[in-house]
Order: sequence, then structure tokens, then C-alpha cells
Amino acid sequence: MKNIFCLALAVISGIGIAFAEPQKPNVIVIMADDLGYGDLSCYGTESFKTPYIDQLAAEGVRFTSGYCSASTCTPTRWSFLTGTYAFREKNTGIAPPSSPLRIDQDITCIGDMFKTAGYSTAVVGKWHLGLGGEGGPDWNGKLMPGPLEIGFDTCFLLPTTNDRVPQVYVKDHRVLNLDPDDPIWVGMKAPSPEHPTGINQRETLKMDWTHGHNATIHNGISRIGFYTGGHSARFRDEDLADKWVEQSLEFMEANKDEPFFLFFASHDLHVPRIPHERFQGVTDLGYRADVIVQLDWCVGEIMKGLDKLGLAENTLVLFCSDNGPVMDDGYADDALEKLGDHKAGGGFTGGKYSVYEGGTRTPFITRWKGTIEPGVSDEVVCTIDLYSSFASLTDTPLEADSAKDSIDVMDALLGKIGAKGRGELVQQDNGSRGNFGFRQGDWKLQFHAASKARNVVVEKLLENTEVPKIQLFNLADDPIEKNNLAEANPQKAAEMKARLDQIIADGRTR
Ligand code: NG6
Ligand code: CA
Repeated sequence: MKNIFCLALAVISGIGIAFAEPQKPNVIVIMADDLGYGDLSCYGTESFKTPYIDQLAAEGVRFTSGYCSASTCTPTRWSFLTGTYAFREKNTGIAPPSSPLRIDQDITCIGDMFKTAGYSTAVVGKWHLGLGGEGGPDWNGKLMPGPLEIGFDTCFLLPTTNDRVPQVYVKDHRVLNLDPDDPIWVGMKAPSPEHPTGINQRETLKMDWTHGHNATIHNGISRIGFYTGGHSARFRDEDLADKWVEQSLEFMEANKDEPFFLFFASHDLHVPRIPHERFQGVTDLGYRADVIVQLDWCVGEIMKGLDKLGLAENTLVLFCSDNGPVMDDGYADDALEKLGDHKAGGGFTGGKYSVYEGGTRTPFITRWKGTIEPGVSDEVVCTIDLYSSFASLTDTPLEADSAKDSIDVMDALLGKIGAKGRGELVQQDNGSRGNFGFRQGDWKLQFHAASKARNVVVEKLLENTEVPKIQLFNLADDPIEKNNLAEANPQKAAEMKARLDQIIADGRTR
């Protein structure tokens, strides 16, 4: 709409069409953390309300088969940025506190593609893809390579996850507000026996840990890993969401006259789930749902920001998650105890860490006011496809060797009638353990190299369940993957296993 309007204005004012390049749309990807298929009111929960994301869905396309490519954070983000299945590379599993950058600088990433298309690019929020070279991050010096070396013009980050040390912001190449006289030290061993940890000062914690997460205490919460120093740079967990919104709005405002790509990487609802005081207790389900409402507020602020800048009609907003839901992920925040009837996985089996549908089938919404016709789509789309799809949206040629598994599903993302999503999709769990889900149409094959499936029932604690190595389900009749058809239909199972093996061996699918 806006493009046509600009052209018309150009003609009327006699500027001549040759000079009036239609402005490319801005793109904002909002990625939630650990948000399950059933965790929003527009995806069916009645336990609390998410009005802003519901509005986004009502004004856009809500996907019922939207996926992230893995059931943990690092591999999903790795694949989103590179357009390549993370299982193809080593070191794409959950990154520890002092991990070096996990993406090879030689790989062309989605940000590079946007820059080629003339966009300004930014990532704000949780990174969790490592920083620095082989030795890991130099917290007191220049933190590079990082996002700026793989396609982002600017970044404002939480380096890993907030359950991992240190609790500091990274702006571009540096820790923000760092006092050189109080340098940061990060390690995996306690620096002294007196160093306050979740074990020796457990009684002082404002939220107790249940497994892991018992090392350095900051803000009354013990974490994974140890650190000292950097006190002037440390943040409060309660303030993260506000910070992401503030920084994102600043970037949008500064780039309102140019096309921009913003990756808004929310930390909600990853553990420790610590909402800002104004969101504490807004639901009856405890902090896990309170931070969903906080996330919803963030989405509302971004939408209002677009309206204020007059950009809503020239911005494609895409909302997704990095993996399925989990209840107890290491802290005693009553997520399970206060769950009630809420089905975080929307009824699908499995959650975070699992290749059952609940691990990767997640909320997925696109909105572009005036361009996207509102509706609901059952097409299969995945976060890994955004690279190729946005390249097609911005008319940017893809390098032959990049985005090896990213399929152009732009028309499906725009909700165009008759547009097709993916024909097949590989889902993985953490790292490259050899556990896969493989969907082809309504068929779903599961291959568990270790004959163990993780976190099969999300409403219970993480449970590793014995499963046959190969399972076959028909999602049309059996969306909860209970009725294993591998024995009844060995030919189909063998065909799909052969195709999965081929996809792995080929090194690419695009
Ligand atoms: C696990 C952590 C979990 C979470 C996860 C990463 C323990 C016991 N568990 O190792 O709490 O941090 O890693 O989550 O430490 S993700 O969403 O970033 O992939
Ligand atoms: Ca996650």
C-alpha cells in the first residue's frame, strides 16, 4: 500500500518514476524463549491473556504448523542466522558461559544478506551463540568476533542466558558501564572457598535452584558458572524486558527512514523467570506465566512504536519461539505446582529438549498491515526458512553456498492463497546427538540414536523415556504421537529413514 502511495505521489509531484525506488519493508523478528505452542491466548490458553500478541495474530497470519528447527536455544538460533541445519556442524549445542562465537565468520548469515539488500541490522536481547575467538570472550576488552562480525551493524545483548554468568549487557564490542578498576573474571571453578554460591549461601537466595544453577549468586539468584567484578555493569533480572524494548525503540527511531532488520531476542520465558515488579503476580500461574504477560507487553510496545513512527504498513513483524516449553528448568519457581489446567505445549507431546512435536512446534505469526490478509494457515514453515524467504522478499540473490537448508516460503508467510510451505522438515534436539524428528506432509518419523527420548511429558519434570529407535506417526490422525505405526507400515518408515539419511549425507537441502 505504502509503496504504491509513494509511487503515486512521485508521479503527481512530477519527480518521475525512475527516481522513486519503492522502499523495502522493515523486518522485525521477535523470538520468544521456551514459549510453547499453547502458551498464548491466541493459541488456545484460557488461563491468562496475551492481548497484544493476540492482536498481532488477528491482524496477520497465525500458523498452526510453525516450527523452530531445534528444541533448544543455541541450535535454533544458529539455524535461524545461517539458514543451515545446526546438526551439520559440531559445537552447535547449548553454549556455556564463556563460549567463543559459535558461528564461523566465513558463513554468510541472514544479517549479511539484509546488509547486501541495503538494510540497517540490529540484534537486541539474548544472544547465546558465544562471543570472541578460540579463547572465548575477553570480558574486559573487545568482545569480538560477535554479532557485528556476522552481519549485524549493532547489538545490545545479554551474552548467553540469564542463568549463566555474567549478568552484564554487551553493547557492540564492549561490556556496558564496565569500570576498568573492577574487571570481570569468569570461570567454571569457584575463585575461593568463601565465594558466595547457591550451595554455601543457599538460605539467602530469593529463588532456590532445583538442579544445576548453584554457582555464583547475583541479585539473590545463583547461576551456572562463577564470576567476580564488573559490579557497575551488572543488571537486575527484573529490568531486562524494559531494556530490550527501550533499545529496540531507539534503533527503530534512528533507522525509521531506511529499511531495517531488527532481531528482538526476548529472554522471556527462560529461567530464571524474574518478571519486573509490575508483572509479578499478574497471573495465577506464578512467574512462568507472569513473564509471558511481560513478553506480551514487549510485543505491544514494539507495535505501538511502529504505529507512532508511521511504519506499521511498511514493516513485516514475525513472532516465533526458539524451542518448546519446560516447567522445571533448574529453579523452584512453582511453574509446575501452579500450572492448573494450562497446557503449555498445546496438547502436543514433549517440550524443550525433545523431538516430539511439543519440542519444536511453536507459536508462529506474521503481520504486515495492509499487505497480509489476516487468517490462519496450516502450511509448514520454520525459523530456518526466514533467511531464504527474506532474501526473496528483498530481492537479494542467495550465494550458492549459504543458507543450505533454508527454503523460500515467503508467499506462505504472507498468507497468499494457494502458497505452499515446506514439503519436509527435519527437527533436532540439542547439539548433534543424532535424535531427529522428520515431518513429510502428515507423516512424522522419529529417530532416536540413543533409544531415549527426552522430556516426553512436559507437565511432569524432565523425563527421559525409553522409546523404540524408529517411530512413525500420522499427525493428521495422531497429533500427540502416541500410536507408533512403524511396525504396521515398515515400508513408509524405511522410506522416510532413507530420506532422512540422505538429507544428512547430502549436506544441504536447498
Ligand atoms: C541447560 C540448563 C537449563 C537451560 C538450558 C539452556 C541445567 C541443569 N540446565 O543445561 O536450565 O539453561 O541448558 O536452555 O543447567 S536454552 O533455552 O538456552 O537452550
Ligand atoms: Ca530456549
